[in-house]
Amino acid sequence: MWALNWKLDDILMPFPGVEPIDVTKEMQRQHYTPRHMFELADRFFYSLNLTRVPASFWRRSVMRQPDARRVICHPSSWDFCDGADFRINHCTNVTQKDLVTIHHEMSHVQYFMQYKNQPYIFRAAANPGIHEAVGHAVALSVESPRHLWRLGLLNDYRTTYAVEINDLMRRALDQVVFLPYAYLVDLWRWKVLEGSLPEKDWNCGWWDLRYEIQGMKPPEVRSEEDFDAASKYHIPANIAYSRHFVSFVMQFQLHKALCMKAGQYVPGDPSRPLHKCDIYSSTQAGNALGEMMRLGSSRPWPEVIETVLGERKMNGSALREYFRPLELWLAEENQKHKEFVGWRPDGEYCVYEKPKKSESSLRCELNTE
Ligand code: X8Z
Ligand code: ZN
Repeated sequence: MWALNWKLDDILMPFPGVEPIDVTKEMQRQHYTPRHMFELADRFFYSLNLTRVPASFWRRSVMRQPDARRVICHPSSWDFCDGADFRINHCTNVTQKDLVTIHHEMSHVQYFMQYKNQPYIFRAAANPGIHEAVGHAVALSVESPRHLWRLGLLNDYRTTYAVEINDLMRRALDQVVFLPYAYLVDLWRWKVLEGSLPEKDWNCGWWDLRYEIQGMKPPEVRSEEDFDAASKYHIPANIAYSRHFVSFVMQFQLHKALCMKAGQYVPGDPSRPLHKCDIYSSTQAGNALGEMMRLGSSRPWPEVIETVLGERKMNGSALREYFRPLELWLAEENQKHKEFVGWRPDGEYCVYEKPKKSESSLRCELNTE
């Protein structure tokens, strides 16, 4: 709905007809349950020499959508700040996507547990993007063919070049496509809060950014009668979104550093590319991660990331490195087909005024008690 990531497997695969990796059907065939998926995530952290969640977590978390009442289903993790009570709220479906999201949410809980002995004021990541990046970095391992094979969901972790490129494309449509979206959400919010985007223009101001930064148009012309930004959970929930922009860059830096510690990635060795690494069961990687998480926000963030990354800045080069085979494939294809890269203005997408009230909305208003 928000086009924050694009699931276009059916029309945008480099090698059409070659299935990208998706273990959803296999999970369902093996009768996976939400509880089982959470247990796998808990086991992942334990394999890294990190901490298991307490018994109360299993009693108090919401792992399925309840039948009898409406709940907010956006995945979230909760630190009750007593050093013992940590929970997740997640309406799980048995899919590969949810298996990944559960590992992401469990990473938040792992972070809560690691910094629980810090004074209350330091029980946070050194910046919110780091909290998110840990979960996304773990997810990069979870989605690797090697890990899915380890779980018994793939027959082999060795893949053909076509499967590899298709899978990288699927991931790029998830991860790279997300960056402009993550950037514009808080850009819009910033304009609203500083007053440079007046209330009467909130919706078209939103679509201007969507168009300029993301190349995205709505399926029908919008107006100031609509309020599309508010459909995104984080806007009414008042949760800053720039953390997700930061984390989608930093996750690759973290993944690279942890994979090197795990001996799974050696720069320049074509037999061990970054996108195939799985840090599962590496105590070296886990210990480094634990050390960083235990600092909470007690030190400035450049210092905190330096403990694992050996560098103090956000840096997009690990992201490029991860997607390198796809980038090379795309560069060649685009040249071959003389492809235009970008998007051109093509018509109206938002009317900067409130349309006159239609008869039906008038009738509705008159009927209101
Ligand atoms: O909100 C989330 C997580 C919880 S921290 C599920 N994410 C953003 C979103 O869904 O909009 C993860 C990636 C982006
Ligand atoms: Zn998160």
